[in-house]
Amino acid sequence: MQVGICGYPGSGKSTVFEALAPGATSGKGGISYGNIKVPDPRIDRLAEIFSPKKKVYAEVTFLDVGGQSRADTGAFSTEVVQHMRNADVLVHVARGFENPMLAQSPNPRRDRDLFADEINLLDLQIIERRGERWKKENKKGAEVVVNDKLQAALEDGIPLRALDLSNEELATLSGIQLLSLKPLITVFNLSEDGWADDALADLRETKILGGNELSMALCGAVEKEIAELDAEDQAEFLEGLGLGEPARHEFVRAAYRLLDLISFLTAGPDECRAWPIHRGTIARKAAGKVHSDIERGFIRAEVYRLEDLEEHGTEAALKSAGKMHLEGKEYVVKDGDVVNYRFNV
Ligand SMILES: Nc1nc2c(ncn2[C@@H]2O[C@H](COP(=O)(O)OP(=O)(O)OP(=O)(O)O)[C@@H](O)[C@H]2O)c(=O)[nH]1
Ligand SMILES: [Mg+2]
Repeated sequence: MQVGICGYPGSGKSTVFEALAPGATSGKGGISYGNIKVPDPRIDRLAEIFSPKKKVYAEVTFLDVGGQSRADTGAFSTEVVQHMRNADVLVHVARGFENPMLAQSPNPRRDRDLFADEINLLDLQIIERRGERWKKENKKGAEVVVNDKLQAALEDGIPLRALDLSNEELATLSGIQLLSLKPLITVFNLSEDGWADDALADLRETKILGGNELSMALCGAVEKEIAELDAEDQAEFLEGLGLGEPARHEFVRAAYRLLDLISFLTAGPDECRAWPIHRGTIARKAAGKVHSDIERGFIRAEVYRLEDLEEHGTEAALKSAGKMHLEGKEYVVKDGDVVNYRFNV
């Protein structure tokens, strides 16, 4: 999964990127990529039981798309837009702190609305061009109907993610990357004063806004500092601030929820590992994440819950207690299922 961090110049994108993906490596042309592990205490608990050689957490890739804008209009540059189109999720960093390099005073609500309008407009340009071409060709059919529907919504200022398009409708859009259709996380990047400001209270709580949009707040500069500390100092620092955990944990969980991702777990003496899948994935398909041979030669899945393992101590004991469930290929895998696959090749 690739998360594109975007926003207006000087809004704190690179700061937030470094806070979310500490120690990330920079890529070409000022674009930075970084992977972060999805914190998962279940993996830690499994590792205590199995003492594996390796612990593997699920990972999310972050991309700092940069803030270059076009000198003529102030709109995002073509290159920035291209990076945004390639992302699976957009994170919009809205500035809520005084930046001495910028004349404009901070106004995160204004930036949120501007950003929404700008990506709507970028989508509208694509949809209009398609519509005009098809009109000339006198094209008819489902894709034309969908195109007209999207155009009407965008003209009314409605982002496409709010339309709840059916799978059939979405299928007519494969091959074009519409920005307002992508899941969006708005991050209000507040100063420490802003964090304490009652006028911004409504921005501070993490809010789910419809199926694939959410907003949350953090102090980019503080989070970056926290991320640079080693684990021990981090805990101390957080305690000093009265915080339980760094905001990146909340962020990753929120992103996971937004994408409707869950994790199933595998455990053994070699590795304990979390595997991200979309909610609703069936056992046979999920097996393909681990190895394509397991998907092909799938016989069954042996599934148990971590709580049962903790109660009974070992897989063998849990099995005799009847807590190991045998599931077929159509079984819908649940978040936190610990799975052993039986397969032949
Ligand atoms: N006070 C405060 N300053 C911040 C915060 N986040 C970023 N800054 C400062 O704002 C300036 C710009 O931050 P960057 O992270 O470079 O912003 P950017 O969006 O990546 O900038 P461009 O890539 O040039 O568009 C830097 O001097 C940061 O130290 C914050 O949460 N609070
Ligand atoms: Mg930057």
